[in-house]
Amino acid sequence: MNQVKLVVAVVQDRDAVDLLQELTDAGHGATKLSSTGGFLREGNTTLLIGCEDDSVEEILGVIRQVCRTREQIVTPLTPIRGSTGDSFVPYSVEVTVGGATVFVLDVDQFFHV
Ligand code: 2BA
Repeated sequence: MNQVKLVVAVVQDRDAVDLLQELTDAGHGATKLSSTGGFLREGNTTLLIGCEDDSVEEILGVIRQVCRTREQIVTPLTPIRGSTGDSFVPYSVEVTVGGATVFVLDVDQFFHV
């Protein structure tokens, strides 16, 4: 019997619409959640995709094909301790975001009521 899997994919908002379209066109069910990245504190999208074991590679292929990496400038604040107390100095760093952060989980039960 096939093992049921849950693919959890954190993707950039700009890729989410195309990814959902490709997945549903290929016959895969998906749920889109609005999420926020812990580091950038910006919106991203998390997709939940329940599937049979033998569909996982196809789904990962669609994710690889649609989700792009992008460079993004972020400006974290560094605390500097001085005699009059702490101050915060902004500095810019470039990070590469995406294509996608993906988890593949085993599922005990999968049913609709
Ligand atoms: P964020 O946490 O907002 O991270 C956005 C991007 O910032 C990351 O892209 C990475 O390039 C950079 N970044 C993250 N933490 C960093 C750090 N401590 N120092 C320097 N740069 C850092 P991605 O790796 O493509 O991650 C995109 C999004 O995927 C993340 O957004 C987060 O929402 C999710 N994610 C990444 N790793 C995760 C994990 N282990 N568990 C759960 N979600 C994760």
